[in-house]
Formats: sequence, C-alpha cells, structure tokens
Amino acid sequence: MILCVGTSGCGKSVLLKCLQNKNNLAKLKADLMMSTIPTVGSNLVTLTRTRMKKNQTLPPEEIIIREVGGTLAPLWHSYVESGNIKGILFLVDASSPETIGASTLYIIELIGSQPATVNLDVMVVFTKTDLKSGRSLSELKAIMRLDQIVAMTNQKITSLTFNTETMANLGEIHDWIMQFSLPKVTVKK
Ligand SMILES: Nc1nc2c(ncn2[C@@H]2O[C@H](COP(=O)(O)OP(=O)(O)OP(=O)(O)O)[C@@H](O)[C@H]2O)c(=O)[nH]1
Ligand SMILES: [Mg+2]
Repeated sequence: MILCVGTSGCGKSVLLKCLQNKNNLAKLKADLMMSTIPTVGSNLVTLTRTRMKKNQTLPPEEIIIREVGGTLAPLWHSYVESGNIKGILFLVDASSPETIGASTLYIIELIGSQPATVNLDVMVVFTKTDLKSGRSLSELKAIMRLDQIVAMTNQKITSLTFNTETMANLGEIHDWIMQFSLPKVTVKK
C-alpha cells in the first residue's frame, strides 16, 4: 500500500482520479469537470496494470493507495505504523506559499522522526503548477528546503511537478507507484 498525504485541498483526490483514468483522457476530463468534495477521513484507491513481455500478457498487478487528508496530519505516522505501507506520495500545493511552509514542517515530522518511515521511499509532488506561481521544480524544492531534508533524513526522495492542465509527469508518478505493485489477487467463486 502507498500512503498519499498532503495539506487539505492540495489535489490528492484529483491526482488519484487522474492516475486511475490515465488511459481514458475523455472520461478523465469529464470527471474533473465535476466539483470535488473534501475527503472525509481516509479514502482507498486501487491502481491496476497489465504488462506485455515478449508478446505475452503478464498477470495483472495492483496496488492500493490510501489518501489521508491534512486535517489528520498529526495521525499520518500512525497509518504508516499500522499499515503495510511501501512508499509515501507527499503532495504539496505549489500555488500557495503558506502551504509549502506548512508542508516542510509536516514532512520533517513524518519522515524525520518516525522510526516506521525511515526506510520508505518518498515521492514529493508539487501540484497545481498551472496556477499563478509559475515556479520551477528547483525553486519549489528550495522553498521547501527539500535538499536539506534529504541530507538530514538520508532518505530516497524523488520530486516532480504535476498539474491537471498539462498532465505532465502523470506517467512518471504512475510508474513510481507501480514499482510497489503485487500480482492481483483474484477470488475464485
Ligand atoms: N488549477 C488546478 N486546480 C487543481 C489541480 N489539482 C486539484 N485542483 C483543485 O483543487 C481542489 C482540491 O482538490 P482535491 O483533489 O479535492 O484536494 P484533496 O487534497 O483531495 O483535498 P482533501 O481531501 O480535502 O484533503 C479542487 O477544486 C480541484 O479541482 C491542478 O493541478 N490545477
Ligand atoms: Mg481528497
């Protein structure tokens, strides 16, 4: 399982919807037209993929992602401790400087001091980069002090940007998540 966290309204549910529909852009655009509602508590999303190897279809693989909202930030670490978490998808709203500051504190709290998170891979996604700030990835990383956090925690942290206008990097985020996937369990009737 992957834990997807970030401050309230930073775009977690929207990104997960994009990942689920990435091969059906028409449906995705229709879904995104509908207004999103804040996630209450936590929400589970499953991603599935089927790959080909030498003209043979490999068995389907899947992974579950657990979204946990910003209001539950003090409890994020407990989801890592209680669940079978393989990696953390940490979203940061790049359009809001105050939120980037808060996210710095939250990520240090989550991965800098919790024993359960020290060996987990982390992907930081700066969302809403279509909005006013227009900052580059390196500027966003500098504002968040991400290089210092990496040096401090000695953890594997990947970072990139995402927005629903261009959908750029959706494939990279999908591939990062799917590296933790397992063969799909089918229940025989
Ligand atoms: N312009 C723009 N708006 C976005 C983008 N991603 C999400 N949003 C908007 O941000 C708002 C919140 O998105 P959600 O995906 O519901 O945010 P969330 O992090 O799941 O929020 P909570 O579940 O309440 O914590 C919605 O109005 C989205 O349409 C983006 O890339 N660009
Ligand atoms: Mg949500």
